[in-house]
Amino acid sequence: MRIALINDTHFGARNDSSIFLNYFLEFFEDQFFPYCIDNNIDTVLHLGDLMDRRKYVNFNTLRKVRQRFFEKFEEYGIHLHCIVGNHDTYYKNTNQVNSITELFQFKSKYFHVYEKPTEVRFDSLCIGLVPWINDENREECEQFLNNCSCPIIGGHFELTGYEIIPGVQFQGGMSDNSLKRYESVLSGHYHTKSSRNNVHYLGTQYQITFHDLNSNKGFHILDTETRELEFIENENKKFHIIYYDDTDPELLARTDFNEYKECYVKVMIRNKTRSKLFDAFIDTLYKHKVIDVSVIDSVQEFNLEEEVIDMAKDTLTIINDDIDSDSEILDKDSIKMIVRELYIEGLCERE
Ligand SMILES: [Mn+2]
Repeated sequence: MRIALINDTHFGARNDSSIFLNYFLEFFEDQFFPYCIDNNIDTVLHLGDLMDRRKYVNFNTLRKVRQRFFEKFEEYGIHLHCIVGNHDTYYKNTNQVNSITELFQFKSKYFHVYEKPTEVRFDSLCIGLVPWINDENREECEQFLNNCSCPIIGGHFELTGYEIIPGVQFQGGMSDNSLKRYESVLSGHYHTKSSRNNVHYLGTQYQITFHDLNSNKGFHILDTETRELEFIENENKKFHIIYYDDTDPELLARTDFNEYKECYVKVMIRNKTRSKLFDAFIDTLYKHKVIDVSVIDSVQEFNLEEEVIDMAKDTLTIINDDIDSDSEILDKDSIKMIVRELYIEGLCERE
């Protein structure tokens, strides 16, 4: 059989933004469920962080998630197996109080939640499911990982040395040593899709922050016979970058901006010779109902002729470059380490 893998759906993200929730749910309605139906997929595995907010639920969010996501599984006859992620838990040191159990357990015979490490059989394939690891269950999970007889593990792992956002590796998490004995490890938690050795971070199904600008988003299909993993891309984007150059006739002639509707747009100025043209361009974007436009006028702000900040770079790299170029900072490595720790801490708080 073929099973579909999803993770980090983060319903309620960005302060229960209805625009983002709609964007998330449209992925399921327009792409995911139709794919499952067309391909006779009756089993979905969710690798944690179903909901975004740890402590509260917004009832408007919950209603939409129930009607447009949760109840669809029963309607289409698809089983949803879900492990608890760190965003699903109320406390940081235990999985016992979690939103998935409180909101959805026993609401459908198609829904299965895993608060503890469990071996689950999907046809001929056994998958070891490991929920968020915390102080309370760490020993139990380590024992499970050392003894589990399944070839594949599905989890929500915070591993040291893997990409948390493009270009930034997380430090201070769990080592991947106990995972090396498996054929493959499929994990949620970090939102960037990345693979190293046998560990595959699957990444979110859609863009949630600007860090997702250049990452591949989508979902995966696991064949339980061949154990092959297939990636199905979601090309619907929420974040865009436009390079502005008013000497470029193509840009000036452009009239169709519908792809930016209800999206976030960064406009990077490469060349701005006439302010009126620029103002008209920004007006045009807003007329096409973009959510927000941020303008990066690197030429003016920094008064540099050639050097333009590459927005494809992540924030941390930009800060590091700045530290490198500042001759007054002597101990550059310590400063970079402090900045990185603060930055990752900030990310974890938000995400
Ligand atoms: Mn997450």
